[in-house]
Amino acid sequence: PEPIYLKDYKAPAYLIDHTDLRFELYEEETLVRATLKVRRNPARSGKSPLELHGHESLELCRLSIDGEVLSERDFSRDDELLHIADVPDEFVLECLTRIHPQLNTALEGLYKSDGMFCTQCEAEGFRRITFYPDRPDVMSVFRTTVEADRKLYPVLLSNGNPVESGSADDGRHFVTWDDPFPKPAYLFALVAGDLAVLEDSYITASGRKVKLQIYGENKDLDKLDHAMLSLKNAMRWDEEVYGREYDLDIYMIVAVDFFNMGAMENKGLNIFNTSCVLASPRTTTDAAFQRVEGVVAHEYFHNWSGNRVTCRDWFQLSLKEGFTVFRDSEFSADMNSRTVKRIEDVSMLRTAQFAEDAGPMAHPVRPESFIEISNFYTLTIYEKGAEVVRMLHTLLGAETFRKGSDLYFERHDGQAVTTDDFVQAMADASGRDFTQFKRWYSQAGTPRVEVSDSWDAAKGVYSLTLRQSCPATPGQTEKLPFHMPVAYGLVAQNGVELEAGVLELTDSEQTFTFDDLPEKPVPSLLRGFSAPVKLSYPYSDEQLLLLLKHDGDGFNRWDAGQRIAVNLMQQLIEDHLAGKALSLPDAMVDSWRAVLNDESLDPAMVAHLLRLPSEAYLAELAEVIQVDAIHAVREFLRKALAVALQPEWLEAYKRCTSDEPYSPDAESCARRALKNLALGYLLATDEDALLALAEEQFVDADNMTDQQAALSLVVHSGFREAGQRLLDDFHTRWHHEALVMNQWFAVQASDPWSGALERVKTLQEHPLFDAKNPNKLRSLVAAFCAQNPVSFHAQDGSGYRYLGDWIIKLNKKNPQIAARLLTPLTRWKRYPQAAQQLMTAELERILAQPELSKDVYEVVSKSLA
Ligand code: DPP
Ligand code: ZN
Repeated sequence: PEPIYLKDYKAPAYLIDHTDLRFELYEEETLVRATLKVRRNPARSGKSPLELHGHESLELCRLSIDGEVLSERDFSRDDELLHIADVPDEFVLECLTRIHPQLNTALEGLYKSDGMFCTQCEAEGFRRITFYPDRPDVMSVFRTTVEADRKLYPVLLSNGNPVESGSADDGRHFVTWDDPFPKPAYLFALVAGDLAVLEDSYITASGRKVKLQIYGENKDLDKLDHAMLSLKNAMRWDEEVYGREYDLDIYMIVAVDFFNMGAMENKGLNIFNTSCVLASPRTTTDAAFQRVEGVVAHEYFHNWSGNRVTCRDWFQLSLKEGFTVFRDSEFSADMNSRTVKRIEDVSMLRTAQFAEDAGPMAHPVRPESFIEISNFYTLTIYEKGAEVVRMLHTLLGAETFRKGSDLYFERHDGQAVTTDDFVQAMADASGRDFTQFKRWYSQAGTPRVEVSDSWDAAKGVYSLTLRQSCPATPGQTEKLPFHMPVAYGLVAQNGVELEAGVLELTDSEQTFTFDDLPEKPVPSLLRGFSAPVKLSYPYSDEQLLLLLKHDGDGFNRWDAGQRIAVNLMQQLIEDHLAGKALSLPDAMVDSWRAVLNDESLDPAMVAHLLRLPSEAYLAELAEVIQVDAIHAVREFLRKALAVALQPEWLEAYKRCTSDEPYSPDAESCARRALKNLALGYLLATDEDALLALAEEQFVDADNMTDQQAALSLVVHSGFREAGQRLLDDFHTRWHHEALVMNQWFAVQASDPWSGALERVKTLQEHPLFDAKNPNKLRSLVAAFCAQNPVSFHAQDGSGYRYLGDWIIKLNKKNPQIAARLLTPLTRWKRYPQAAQQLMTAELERILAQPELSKDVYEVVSKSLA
């Protein structure tokens, strides 16, 4: 397979003004009749052949131009393209295609999920439905008729507004949908099934009434309220914060169980993975509640940042994704705790995105090339892309940023544009020059910023010197300096803030001075994580403790605690590898005790402050990743802190236990977070009495957060028999709830105790495991390979082999998921020699397979390059 390059972009030769689709859905096959009004693109000179994308699985039955049927000589098919050499300047193309959604296991295009028909067209799924210019810069008005058996598929949905419905022969019926907003084919959607619906309505700022519908299986009807509330909150927020109103008369969400991604923003008809829309206190954890809120908002926000203004080509994917993630994270920050949301986002970025940026698949926020676009729905495009937009927001301030977004939406409504256009709107609205800033879009890798300081006591002048650099990434050896905002504060010894602001670093080295200071301050740097970089400053423990106590920026308070813990753990890892005994410093115990006893702190903040840096984060920071040592050290510290502070943990546990009925509000979530953190430490003491406490919580819980926390803590603890008992009990209670059972699989797959691989292999035979369902693969296979490092990296290579077998099995059946599961193997360069050999051997074995999908080929070949 050959890569496609951004530099080769050409405007489309033909435009489609109108797309009329008629679907006849049957049990064995589906017929698709497409009528396209085609016109030569005036922006392109010269005559070109018409090229339509069409997957090899499409069966072309008939093709005509202006009513004249084409013969085999008039067109040709190769690879993914249908060429028609000779076409008029303007014409109507009719095409009849036969497809087989029932056999579609890739879950791209039209497929069946649990008896219902549904679609996933982003990025290039529409070419599995009919022949079409399947590229985002071809925007067309769509009219869609869906016809199916009335009994089996009473609900027939597509984009836009319903305009006609009626009966057809043989107990069949149809509905016609009209979408007046021009859109690319990737936003097309169709659903047909026997679905229940939750209805509500929303009055927009200008007074229009919009019907809101969330569809799901009948048994899940009681799990749709939270998504509905989140949707209405998101609609209001987008009006208030961005001045954006919804534009159709109806907004629909459909929950499906078989879905490759989280959710999809199809115009007026979002399709969601059940895991991102269903929520009820009994079955759903607090974290999942928040995920539902965030994803519902994300897809809703795409209606403007993605649909009304879309991407010119797939290299611009972050245009819509980075901006929309920034929008949804600000929404969640406004709905919940801003600091906690920031801590969660940054933790993910620093572990997973930084690791991606340091690996063989590293790519800029706007990639230069790809083989398979599905491989670029990455943390870099989404999360780093959102950080880039956040930096613009920081540099401009909220008000000017809003002027920029207004200009962007106004200037480009109805267009397919580029990240350059986005930045240009921000530049034009503010009068600033963002030429250098745009390097964030073109240069891959995580920049380093090294800070040093000096103090002139006689003059009261403090200065900070910042040096930036960026490591080489595949295809990019030389990097130029970035333009980055570095938010800072200067803190006095008594905790008072002397000064705060934002430094703009543009050179590779720059010095900033601060006058008239009464004493040498402690610098609080990169507040709120104002740029996605690795910043270092030679902090002493005393300085970090001061920031932990007094920093005016909540994020940096937390980060000071993280830095203390990381420094200690890195030292302990060295000690462990050198065979030395490990010990817990008293200072750490004292500072943790102070945090734990400080009732003025938000319990959510306490829970974050007292959670040790994850094994994944320590791995990302390591030169050479010593999996077992990292695990051993973290477990040692957890136990030591558990024992040293046992009375305090118990006190915190009791303080945070409440008799109130469950509520998913931020304050209650915070209490549960701290309570369950405390429970984890209590269990780590290995005392039987404390096991009883956990079992009691498991049995008495009126909500999934508490029950699942107790389950996973006991299962992962040394109480092996009790763990099995709770697993069996949990199974009895929840075997009928698919999403809850995903947790049951994941808890076992991520259990670090020996024998995990055998347990996972046994679970694969469980009747509820289904290798065709991506959620199941994620909860078992991905959980084992990505969240159980000790077992996955077993020295005999059995974990690698296990993953390799799965990749080979899934390569053809579901290439997107196969490529995604591969991630842990791609990181082989970071591990010790022996592991490297086993991991690359596994990659070689996959590469040698016949008929590798583009998805898998790209990831494996780049990993071995
Ligand atoms: N465009 C989709 C989303 O991120 C892809 N899953 O919302
Ligand atoms: Zn998105």
